[in-house]
Amino acid sequence: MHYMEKIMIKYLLIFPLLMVQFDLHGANHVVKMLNQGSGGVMVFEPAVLKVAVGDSVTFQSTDAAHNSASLPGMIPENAVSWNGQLSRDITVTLTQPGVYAYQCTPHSMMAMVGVIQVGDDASNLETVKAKAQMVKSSFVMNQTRLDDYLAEL
Ligand SMILES: [Cu+2]
Repeated sequence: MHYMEKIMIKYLLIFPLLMVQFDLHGANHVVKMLNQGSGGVMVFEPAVLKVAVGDSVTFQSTDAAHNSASLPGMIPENAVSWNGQLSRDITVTLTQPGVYAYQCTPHSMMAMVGVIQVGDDASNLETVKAKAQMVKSSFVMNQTRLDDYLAEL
């Protein structure tokens, strides 16, 4: 057998194994933190995201001076909260199905918020929507943003 054929066969044997590894670890999704996006100023993009259980999400510090922090009482029970540093990427792995809402701490009053639904699960959606009524009372602009995002789930 020729050398190149041997290499090809090795590659064909190894490649499916790599795919299985990748699947076990879940996919990664990127949410950009922006001063200006298609949805307005001070936005996460995409602000509404649906992922599978075990997937990870990287909040990317595309523009500086933003962070991502999960909102208390607005993530599934037993889910791990997160609180990213300003101007830093943060990657979270979402292992609990349900709805997650998060904000950018310095721009919370500007409704810089986002939502993620994990595993097509809406069991805590009503809880999150109820809590959103209190959160949005602090918004000085984009008052309907959080409601609009949640309505997409
Ligand atoms: Cu921000």
